[in-house]
Amino acid sequence: MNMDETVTAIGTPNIAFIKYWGKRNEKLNLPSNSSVSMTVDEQLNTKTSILFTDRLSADRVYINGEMQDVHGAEMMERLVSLEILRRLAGEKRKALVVSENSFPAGSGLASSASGLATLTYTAAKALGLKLTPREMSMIARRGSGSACRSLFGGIVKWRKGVREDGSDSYAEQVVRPNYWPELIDIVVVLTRARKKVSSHVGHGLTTKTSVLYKSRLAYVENAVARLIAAVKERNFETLGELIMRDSNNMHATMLDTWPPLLYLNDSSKEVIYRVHELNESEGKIVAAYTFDAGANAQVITLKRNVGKVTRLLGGIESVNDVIKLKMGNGPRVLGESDSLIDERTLRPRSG
Ligand code: 2P0
Repeated sequence: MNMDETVTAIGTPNIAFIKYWGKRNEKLNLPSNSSVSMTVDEQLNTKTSILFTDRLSADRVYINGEMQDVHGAEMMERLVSLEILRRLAGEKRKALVVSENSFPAGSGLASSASGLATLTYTAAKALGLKLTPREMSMIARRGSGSACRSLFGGIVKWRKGVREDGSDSYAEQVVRPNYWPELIDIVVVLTRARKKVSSHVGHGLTTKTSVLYKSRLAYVENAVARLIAAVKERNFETLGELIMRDSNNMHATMLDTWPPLLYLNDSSKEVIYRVHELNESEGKIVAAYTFDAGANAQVITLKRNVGKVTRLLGGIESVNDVIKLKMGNGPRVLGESDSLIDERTLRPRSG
């Protein structure tokens, strides 16, 4: 075990092709449906350093340089992953956690997935625990559902599972990144504003109030199976249609939530129209939009069509930034020189 030694690791977000929306158990973050995602490369990342030390009497957490209130309700729920790992390792010392996202939090770019996956991975390594990625995915899930998918690279399925204790609700790899290296996720940053209703709250509201939600649950497991088959066949047309329809379906249940959850804005709708225009002019599906709980778009396409899609998006006035991502490999440990912790002052390293 690494005693009093900082461990640093890097992890990345994932973009859901079939979305997780709604929970069958809120405490354990057990989803009402299975979901499938693509883990992205390290251009968008979370770096996390953790030091277990007896020089602290309480856990201390910094995110993007800001000390967090570790006794606040949301932070306590998030840190349950750290607590589970500490118990597993029989570790008594408190943790100093310093984490940095390379992208804005709370804007629909999966910062909680990237953050909680990386926290779980880094803490498991810092505690010297020999856990499989599947075991880590179940622990990351407790902090944030979608985080379980970021423990793996490539295309990943999160099985909803049926057991009450959640022991069969974990993520697993469907294909490795090199199975279909042509697949690209173009992140279209339309706004850096924080969303009004967090997905943490949104899940419950939709489950309780949307009348359309039941029909989503009736269709979605079959969509998961069809999407995985399309990935395995490298059939972009089928994949693209399933991706767009699932995003639209989830957002329909969000609009049908009471009071309604409206995450898309006029610029998001502009992206939807443009992608359909492009596909129509090409005579087949060459690009597929998808939106999480936020206005920012992600457009999935193949390498050979990236130029076309970028030109199309460039024409939209409110596009702030376009980031082209490949499939990523999942989290990995970094070297000492990447540490974000100043071990002398027990604060984030300045720089
Ligand atoms: C997803 N989202 O599958 C979907 C698509 C948002 C829309 O997972 O309460 O932040 O932490 O389990 O994981 C957002 O939900 O929610 C999410 P919690 P999470 O990526």
